[in-house]
Amino acid sequence: MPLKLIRGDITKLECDAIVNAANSTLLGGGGVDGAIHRAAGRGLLNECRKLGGCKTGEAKLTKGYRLPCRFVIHTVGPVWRGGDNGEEDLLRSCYRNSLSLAADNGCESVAFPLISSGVYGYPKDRALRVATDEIVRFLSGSEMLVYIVIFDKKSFDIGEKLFGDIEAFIDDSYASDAYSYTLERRRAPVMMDICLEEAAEEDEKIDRRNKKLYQAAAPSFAGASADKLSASVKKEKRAPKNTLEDELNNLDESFSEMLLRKIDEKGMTDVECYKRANVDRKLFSKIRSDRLYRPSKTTAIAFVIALELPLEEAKNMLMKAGYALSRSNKFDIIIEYFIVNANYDIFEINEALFKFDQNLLGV
Ligand code: AR6
Repeated sequence: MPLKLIRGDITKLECDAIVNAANSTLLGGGGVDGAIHRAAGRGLLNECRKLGGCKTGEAKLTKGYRLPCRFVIHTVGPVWRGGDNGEEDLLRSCYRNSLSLAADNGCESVAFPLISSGVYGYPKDRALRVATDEIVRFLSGSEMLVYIVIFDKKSFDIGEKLFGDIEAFIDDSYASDAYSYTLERRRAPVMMDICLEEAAEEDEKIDRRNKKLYQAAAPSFAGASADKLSASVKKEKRAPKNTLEDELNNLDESFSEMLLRKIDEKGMTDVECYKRANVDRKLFSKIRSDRLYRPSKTTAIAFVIALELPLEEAKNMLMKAGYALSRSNKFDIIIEYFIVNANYDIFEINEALFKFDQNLLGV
């Protein structure tokens, strides 16, 4: 199952286990640790007292007491000392140890705060990258729903460079959209005139050809005027060849068919594809078994990203599910930014969407 980035208070989350960013005494403190102890009540502290502390990078499990989760997994993140003191390895082992403890205890869902990114000073964008990396690695071999819970907007940072680039891309897109809109409006009357002239010319040509045909076959059309005949030939020409039923029996390749074809063409397995799309197995099976399944826009885009389709193919595949990428909303522009830059890392895309308060891809 997938990774979900959500905003909120981890103590309110209903899932099998939440992870606590504790200190090595395991006896409570400030930040998320304080919030978890307050919400869980004395029972949690009493159990923690019996655990004999916890080393940095390791994890220990207790019950959830008054929290809406079954378990609390306490892990101790590293204090940031500039990055050259093994901080990253220690932070990675916090995630690895917590996830394996969750799996050993039969958890199907687990939620993490951004460990070490508060009092312990680990830069937030780096802390998020480590969290995402380790969780995705774990999910490639396991089925679990993992949340990263971001407490407040300020505590979330995707990195200034990426943020700036996306903002500039959004601004440019809005600007170029407005520009082409005014240009189109200015050109519209002229364009329309040209079209009308062309249509009239085409009609005249057809008329002339029909009249000639009529004259050649005049004896067998006794009584019919050239104009009447010409009109009826024209009508015939415009009549649809197929019935509605024919058309409905002759649908183009569907979204699901294109998805399966592309998976084969790319030499991917189904599992690789839905994991890369951050979509869960059940949803993928539904799409697989129903050729006319219409996924949500975020799911459709998640598959486009998993397949690493270039922009035109991406648009074509989205069209099959009834969607377009427009230049007048932020979500679409952010997706286009990543596709144009050939960056198909769905978790990085989700971080950016999250930063800009947009819906996330996948489940
Ligand atoms: N839900 C989700 N995230 C939260 C919540 C919450 N209720 N409250 C804070 N955060 P921190 P650390 C975020 O300082 O850096 C304690 O005193 C917060 O915005 O809680 O690992 C311990 O006892 C930040 O992004 O943990 C240790 O002594 C993230 O949780 C020390 O702090 C982690 O911030 C551990 O420091």
